[in-house]
Amino acid sequence: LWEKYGVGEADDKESFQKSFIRHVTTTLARSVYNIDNFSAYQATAHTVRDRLIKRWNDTQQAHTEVDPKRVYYLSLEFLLGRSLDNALLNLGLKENYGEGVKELGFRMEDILDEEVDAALGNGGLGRLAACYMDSLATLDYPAWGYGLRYTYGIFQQRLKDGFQVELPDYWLNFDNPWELPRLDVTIDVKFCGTVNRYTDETGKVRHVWVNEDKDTVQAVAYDVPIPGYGTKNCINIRLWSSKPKRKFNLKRFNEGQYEQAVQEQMEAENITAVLYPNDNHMVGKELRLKQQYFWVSASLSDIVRRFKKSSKPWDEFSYQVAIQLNDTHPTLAIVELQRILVDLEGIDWDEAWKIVTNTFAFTNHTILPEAMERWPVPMVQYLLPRHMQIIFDINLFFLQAVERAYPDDRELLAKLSIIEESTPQFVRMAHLAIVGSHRVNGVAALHSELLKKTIFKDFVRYYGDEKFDNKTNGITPRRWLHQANPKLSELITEALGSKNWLKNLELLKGLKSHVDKVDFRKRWVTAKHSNKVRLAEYIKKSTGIIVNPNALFDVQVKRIHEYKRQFMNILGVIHRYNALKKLTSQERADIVPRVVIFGGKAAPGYYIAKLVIKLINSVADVINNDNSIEDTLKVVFIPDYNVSVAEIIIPASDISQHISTAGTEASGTSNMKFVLNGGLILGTVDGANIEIHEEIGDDNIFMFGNLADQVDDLRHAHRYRNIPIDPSLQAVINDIESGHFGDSRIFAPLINTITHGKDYYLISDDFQSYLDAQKLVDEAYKDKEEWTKKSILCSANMGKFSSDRAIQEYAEQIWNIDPVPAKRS
Ligand code: 26Q
Repeated sequence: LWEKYGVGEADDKESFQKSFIRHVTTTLARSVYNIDNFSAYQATAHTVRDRLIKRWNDTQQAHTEVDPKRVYYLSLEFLLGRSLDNALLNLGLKENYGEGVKELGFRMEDILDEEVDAALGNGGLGRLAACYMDSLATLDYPAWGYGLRYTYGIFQQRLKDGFQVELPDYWLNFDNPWELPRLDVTIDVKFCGTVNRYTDETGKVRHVWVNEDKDTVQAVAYDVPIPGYGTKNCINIRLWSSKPKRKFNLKRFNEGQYEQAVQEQMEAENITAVLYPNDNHMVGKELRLKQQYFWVSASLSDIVRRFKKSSKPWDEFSYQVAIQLNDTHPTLAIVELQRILVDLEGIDWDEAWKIVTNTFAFTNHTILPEAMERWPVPMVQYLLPRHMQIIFDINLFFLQAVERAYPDDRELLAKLSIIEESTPQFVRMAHLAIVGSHRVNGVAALHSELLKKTIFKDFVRYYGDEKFDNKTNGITPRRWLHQANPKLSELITEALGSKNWLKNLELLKGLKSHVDKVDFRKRWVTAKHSNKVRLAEYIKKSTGIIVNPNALFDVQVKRIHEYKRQFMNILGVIHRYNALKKLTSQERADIVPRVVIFGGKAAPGYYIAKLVIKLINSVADVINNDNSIEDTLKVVFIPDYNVSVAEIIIPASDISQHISTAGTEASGTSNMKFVLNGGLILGTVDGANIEIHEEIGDDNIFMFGNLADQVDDLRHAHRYRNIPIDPSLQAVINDIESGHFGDSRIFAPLINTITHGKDYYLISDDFQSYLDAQKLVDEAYKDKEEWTKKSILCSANMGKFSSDRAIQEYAEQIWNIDPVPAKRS
């Protein structure tokens, strides 16, 4: 049938052009004599979409035939970025289609640049979900993503007088070719209401949750196809959009109350309106809890419906279904499945609970106390009365079992309880997630160890430590090297003799034998240089600042957060600036010029983080306009850091900074992206930095600072003893306070976090060793040949950090699933 109707199979240039023109004239209803870059993008995208749909159908058909165990990745964030380039590369269409658009008078780069990012995530956790979907598709695993289709993604960042201002990200303004609306897949989601007890025909006490129509919302499915690389498989992310069930309140309307008549409708649509812009910080907003349940309820009813199609008995559920919880955000899924099994299917509690715990596994992404999800019991009770009862029952049965194992330890019960006994009470989502899952994992070796030693310590005591393990994060080499750095990708492919490394990243080890070849090194440097030129152009376009591509590019791009210590970075920049000013012109001639590049968004309500952005821009203003230092230092804050900006920045970095206080950054994933692209890193002994260090060796990384096991003592000392501030740091602080970087009063709250606060993130304690490490960087960069060798060895040793490795570990050790390759039809 596909052949007969000529739908999206052919990969050649002519078929592309035919399809392109058809989409211009029909889909876009435009004249072929009047195609701008945006229309060309749309026509190209629709052409690719046709091919995606074909593969997506074949994949679903294969899944239906085999009916394998499937994994469902529940994530409130999927930070996908752009899709066109990625789809062209994964499908192997880039070359032919590039020729095709060229003949029609377009440049593929311009076309690609028309696409807006799908920015349905904050940072690391959301981008990780996107990388994992790429690997699941590439490895042919039968997998689905489930999330929300936010009308507004993460806000767009502008700068005004050096301060961040937020603009709404109304990304669906124009048609989105990367989603397939499934207006036939709709699910009712209930809120509020009451619970009725009754005795069923067998004499069993049962519960039924009833509510009013006005409190029911409809979930509509939008499917986002995710193509694998070098495979016919194409998997699906199902994003739910909310709409009212009851269309219009006619009674109110007839009473002349028009606003009230549409209010219900608006409230329903509100649920999926906006992504909460907080990263590593919990906000206790009712609407956020409603988002969580709306998403969880729709997803589970979809999953259960699919399971029921195979007519297998309930005790086989966990042999057919694995559900991964991306942090605690979907924890209500545990309660919802228990409710479905007990209330709707009439299964006994204990049997249902076995099914539930065998189905779920939970990934923790943070150890920061302010990020731990807790919801007030009265709020949960009001929105989800039956779920609150079930949570209390889960907790009761759990604590009874703990009490049997440790009859004399009453404190243990309070520590493990899912309910925090405060006024009001709170539901501790991490506790619920642990109790309801068969496996709990952290995202890097250190992080997983710290979880066991600190916040989950008592659970390890009760369950034993087999329930807790590590799955070090990974990144997809397709987007983060092949797509973002085509020049380096090509060089690597040529050196290794094939593209196989894109599916087996360990093959990069083969680059080691090229390190000593002068010619290879030259080409390696040329690729890096052209990436730096590309970034310099982007910087000029986005900030007006002109930077020298021969300077050392020093990059810190990530969400702005105190624990990530962008503040320490800019304080170090001031220190460098003051040192440069003291030099004679002759002495400065020996200095390696540096461009210090920042980028990242601060949560709109995070006052201190916003001050850090202002300080960076104020310092940049002074330094960039000081001719006396003769361009030995430039400071740039690139606005609106997002996935597609990252694709320009990362390949151009010489050194990037990953300098969180030890023990605070669960993993970090951009560190992996930089090193994979031949960038060195300057980092603390934290998160995945430690494992990167293990892989690439001492000579190719700059590590500094106190270790995680020293942090408690240092914090204690700051609190209770008078610790003098590091003298170099004090000098920098004095400089800011003298007004050198503008009215210092605005920075007082920021400076106070060190001087009058408790220096919770230990900037003073790490400052000297940070400066020392920076000095080593300067020295090392002077020897260009040695630096290039380090750069090559960095990439060569990054095999471990492919998301393919991570996904294989999850698949084999947690999910128990096997690949199901799609057949070509
Ligand atoms: C929770 C409740 C209410 C509102 C918001 C939130 C919320 C939202 C996002 C809490 C946390 C997040 C995001 C966390 C995150 O991105 N963590 C990062 O995960 C990466 C992938 O594992 C790690 O590499 C990073 O170290 C970690 O910071």
